[in-house]
Amino acid sequence: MTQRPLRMTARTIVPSCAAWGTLLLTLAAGCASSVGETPPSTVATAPAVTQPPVAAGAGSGASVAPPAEKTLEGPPGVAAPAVVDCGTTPADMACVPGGWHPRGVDEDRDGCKQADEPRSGPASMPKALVWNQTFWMDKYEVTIGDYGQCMRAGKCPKAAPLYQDFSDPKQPMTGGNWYDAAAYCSWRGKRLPTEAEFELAARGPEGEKTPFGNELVSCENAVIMDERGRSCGITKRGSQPEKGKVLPVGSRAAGRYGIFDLVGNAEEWVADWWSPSWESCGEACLGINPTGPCGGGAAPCKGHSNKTVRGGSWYWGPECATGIRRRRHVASNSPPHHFGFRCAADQGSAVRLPNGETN
Ligand SMILES: [Ca+2]
Repeated sequence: MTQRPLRMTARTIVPSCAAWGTLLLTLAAGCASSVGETPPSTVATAPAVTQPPVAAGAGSGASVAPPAEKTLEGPPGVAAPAVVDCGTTPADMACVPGGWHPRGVDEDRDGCKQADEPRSGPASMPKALVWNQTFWMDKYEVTIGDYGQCMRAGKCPKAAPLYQDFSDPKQPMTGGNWYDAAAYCSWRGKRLPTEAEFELAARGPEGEKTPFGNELVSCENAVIMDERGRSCGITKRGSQPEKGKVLPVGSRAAGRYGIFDLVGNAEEWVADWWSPSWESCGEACLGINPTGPCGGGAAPCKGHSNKTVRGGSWYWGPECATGIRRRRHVASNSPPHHFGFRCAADQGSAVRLPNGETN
């Protein structure tokens, strides 16, 4: 991998005038411009984010313009850092602009019934506004070919799908455990996305149901089970062909932010330790850049053995392939499931990755 030279930029985007308006009620201060203006220091209780250098230069990959800057306001009295500019997006990644966004729902009516549905009821309740800083997410699920590179480099544990017809280099890497996924992302100079980041990437700033809007997906835009069967009726070789298989990544059009297969195809490990509901997670799943219990990561988290997986898969119907649905599985992946993953990066690490297109 070659590294392009970096270029400094001083451009900073702060929340809109409307967003700051809530925070300025007691100050009766004006709000003349939303770009290039620093909020009053007497208001911002959270530390402002310093704008690090942003890489410049053209590279591979299609240019996908991110959606317009969001305008949602956060809870009264909660100040957020300045939103950093997308700047240059690393190759094969998409920029997800930060800000306040809805996470969870007040009522889950989609009816997804996966085998490990929590007895306590839908895990995706209740709805809250959370804030995430701008981040970058892989456009594609990590593939068998990608993971093989990491194994050959001696940086990823040996892992492979157990199912026949799941090992084409362009199929998503499944069959590994959470630690395998985390090791791969670390080798790439990235990390697993948090649940809150996954929700923002999948649902956007207005909290829509899927990367394609508020309607459930179909086999037109996602690899799921429909009336023809699993993986849109495409059977797998070997035994139990009706169980279907993951398809090569990017076999459907990209959704929001130019990200492929965020719902459907392989269900994806994310960073967070599982919490049975957003309510039970409490403060760890609220506020600024929430990371869930114990801050996520690989270190043991007392009372937690499950990690979270998101986005539904080839095996389940459209009611599970949403940006809302949460699922759990033991981090060691024993007994084995065939979950995939993709990586994310915040700006501090994104600037060190191979460059893509400047937005
Ligand atoms: Ca997926």
